[in-house]
Amino acid sequence: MMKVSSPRIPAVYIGEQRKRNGQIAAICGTINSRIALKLYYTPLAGYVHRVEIVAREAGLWDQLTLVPTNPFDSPDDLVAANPLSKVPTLVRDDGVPMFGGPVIYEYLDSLHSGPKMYPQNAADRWEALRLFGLAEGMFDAADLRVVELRRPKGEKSAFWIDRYQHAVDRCLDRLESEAQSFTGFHIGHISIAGALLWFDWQRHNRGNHADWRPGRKMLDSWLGALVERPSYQAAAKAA
Ligand SMILES: N[C@@H](CCC(=O)N[C@@H](CS)C(=O)NCC(=O)O)C(=O)O
Repeated sequence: MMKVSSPRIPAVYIGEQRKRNGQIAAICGTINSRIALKLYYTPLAGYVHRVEIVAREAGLWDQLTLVPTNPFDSPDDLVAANPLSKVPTLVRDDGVPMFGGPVIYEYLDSLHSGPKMYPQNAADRWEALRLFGLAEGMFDAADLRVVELRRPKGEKSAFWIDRYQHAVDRCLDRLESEAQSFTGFHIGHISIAGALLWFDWQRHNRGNHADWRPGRKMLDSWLGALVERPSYQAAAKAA
């Protein structure tokens, strides 16, 4: 079987550099009691950013123990928690693992009594989930493209790199065409913003992503307003 090389993750993890003392922990939500949650994540500002925003909005961020992990190394503790060896993986207070972002976000949202990121009204919920589906798919395609880009010369597939890139571009265009009617704040928005911010991060820090802004003014101005939220400000400050 062909061996797939691990993407490189820097030895000094961004997450380890975070000084968590003094960070704003609870922003909006309220919870009844303290719980201990363990989060396996890659510290490359990707999937973890969405978990961070959801956790900050829920007032749970300071209750997460962060475990920086390279899932491609299949470390024993991650594999014991999640046989997929994927991040994010959250281990609950009672030791039960929650597999993958979508389950983790909804679980965290269930733990607080503040404004919900998964709307309860059916029409709003479907709108949030519809956008969430598109944005998560876009992010997965972008992430897989970067994984492919990091493979050694001769192992990279131009077919997959192009295919993922086209999917991302089409999703961005679709979101641009819908951005004018975005209302409120829900999990779909968190997923879209997480993807756009990660594209910026990849572009500035790794040169792995083109600028998504040209021709997408609505999305750009929507994101500019969204990141004024305290959760985004606190996450940016802590990075
Ligand atoms: N949509 C999933 C995707 C998770 C995902 O693909 N995570 C990547 C982060 S690089 C991973 O762990 N990849 C390891 C692998 O695919 O083996 C989620 O949100 O949980």
